Amino acid sequence: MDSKILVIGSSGQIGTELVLKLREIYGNKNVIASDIRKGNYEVMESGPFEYLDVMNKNEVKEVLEKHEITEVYLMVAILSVIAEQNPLKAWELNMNSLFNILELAKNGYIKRLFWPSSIAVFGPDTPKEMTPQDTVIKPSTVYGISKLAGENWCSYYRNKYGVDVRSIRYPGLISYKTTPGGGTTDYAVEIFYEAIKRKSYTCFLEKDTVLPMMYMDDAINATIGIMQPESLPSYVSYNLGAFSFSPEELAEAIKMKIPQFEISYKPDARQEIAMTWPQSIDDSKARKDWGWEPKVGLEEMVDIMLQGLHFTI
Ligand code: VAH
Repeated sequence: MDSKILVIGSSGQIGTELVLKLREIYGNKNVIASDIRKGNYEVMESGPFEYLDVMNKNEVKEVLEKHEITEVYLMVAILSVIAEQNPLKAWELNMNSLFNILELAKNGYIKRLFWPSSIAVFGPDTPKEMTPQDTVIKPSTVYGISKLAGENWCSYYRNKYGVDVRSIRYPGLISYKTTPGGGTTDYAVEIFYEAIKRKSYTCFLEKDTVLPMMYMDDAINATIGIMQPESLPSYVSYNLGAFSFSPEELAEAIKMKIPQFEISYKPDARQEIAMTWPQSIDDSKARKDWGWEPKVGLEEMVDIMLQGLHFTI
């Protein structure tokens, strides 16, 4: 049976690029974008779109039946910064959206489901260097708590009801095609816009705050890769890494292209979130189990971002 795919949260940072890549692979009409707000021009023009509130389980069921959906990518979440400001709202959205979809999958409306986790599931007690797949995992942020709970519920539905749900612990994601929203790692995207526009940037993290990051194309390829039928996962959610850097190291890489670029530091509440996360990730299980391999490194990412944002030297 051909894949008919529904992306829920298709207007977000990951969802937007995921829809476009899936349409390239599976055909425009076989990938339905859906969100509570319309997507960008490309998403809206290249294939079907449904206004859909994932918190309304009956509405989701109607869309699944209308389009005879086989696979769902659930990309809806309140990220780390906004979650700290609205803990109960973040918990409700991040968890109840997942419960709605897991229940529909359990009742046979969805054959295979992708749900995004994050390296935010790790906390201050976790080894920070080359954080292993299996280790101390005690998140201290609202977002991390919701993602770890989500991983455990995915595991429960997989083991008890045979739901085929797959997941990845994303690092910070960087792209020029979509702007991020409400994340602690968003500085690594904002800095490029400011470097081009104003040749200067005030960073909300300390200069030596190393975090694991990845270029969006690699994250999209991994997301589609783990959803391939043959990528039978042994873990409910896989560590994924590509490269790590501090704001100071990223600024140095940008200065190689924009010598007059200046960075200053004004840490805020987001520093406390960043301090609880790993600095680098051991993703050897993903590489072994389903052939994960990042393609874009730090220097190449800087080039892609500056060119993508139409910076010409
Ligand atoms: C955030 N971009 O900053 C997300 C991500 C690992 C970070 O989960 O909240």
